[in-house]
Amino acid sequence: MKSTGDIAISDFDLFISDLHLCADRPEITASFLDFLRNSATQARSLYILGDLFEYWAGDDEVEDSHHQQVIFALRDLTNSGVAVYLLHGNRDFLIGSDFCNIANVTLLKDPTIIDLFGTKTLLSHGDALCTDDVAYQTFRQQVRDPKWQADFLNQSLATRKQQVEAIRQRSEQEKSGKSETIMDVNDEAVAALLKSHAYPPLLIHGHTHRPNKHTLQIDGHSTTRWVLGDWYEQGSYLLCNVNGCQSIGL
Ligand code: LP5
Ligand code: MN
Repeated sequence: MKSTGDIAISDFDLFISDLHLCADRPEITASFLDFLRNSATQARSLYILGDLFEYWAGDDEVEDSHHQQVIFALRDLTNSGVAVYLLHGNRDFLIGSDFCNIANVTLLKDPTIIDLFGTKTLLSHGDALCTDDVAYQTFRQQVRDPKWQADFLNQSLATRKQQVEAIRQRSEQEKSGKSETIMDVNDEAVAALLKSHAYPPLLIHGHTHRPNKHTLQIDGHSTTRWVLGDWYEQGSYLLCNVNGCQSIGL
């Protein structure tokens, strides 16, 4: 830990999600690299709760020059003493051990419980909570199947990218016909998730691109649900320390 005498200056963790990094949006990548080289260096840990990349078609994407800037900046951050944790999102769930080893980040399963300065905290990307979106959940079940993934990864990168493009188009088309309510988390799914983890007082997730702080009462237990924002227009992060959490824009 970095410290000045008795006063610890790295007693906070940072949470981000839904950056959707890609070569087509260089300004967002530049903003993220700046975040990694400045604000993030003061943290104890950085948690990336999914959709770091616009999409990830397999770990041979580590050869991509845009992605390498991100990978090496993450590695530099961990070398400076900040732990970096990653959850899969619905767009980069094919991130595997090659990426994690090169970037020196630790992959966490979705959902994961952490001890956040004494507060039991549940972390998730959030897409699994959108249970009203039946078409998406069917698609999710298919592409999260290990056999499906092995077959998919067995194809050339060019073929995989073509298939990803087709899915992206189909997804955009279908999303335009879905209501905002369908694409938000389902309250009962949130309650069931919290119950199955013995009602943690804090839940942090992304995916819906609706940054907010919700206060819930589930079976007599209070929980705060923080929803992280995306980085399409402006980057933002959640900073948590022993006193609580606050959302900060870049
Ligand atoms: O990401 P976001 O927020 O824009 O939309 C999601 C859901 N869409 C997706 C698709 C991704 O955005 C883009 C693809 C990522 C590629 C991952 C790489 C590896 C997989 C390769 C697959 C070939 O996740 C969207 C939700 C929305 O969140 C809100 O929750 O609504 O879901 C959809 O729109 C999905 C459609 O409803 C169903 C699509 C059915 C496609 C069926 C074809 C499957 C066969 C694939 C074989 C090639
Ligand atoms: Mn997502």
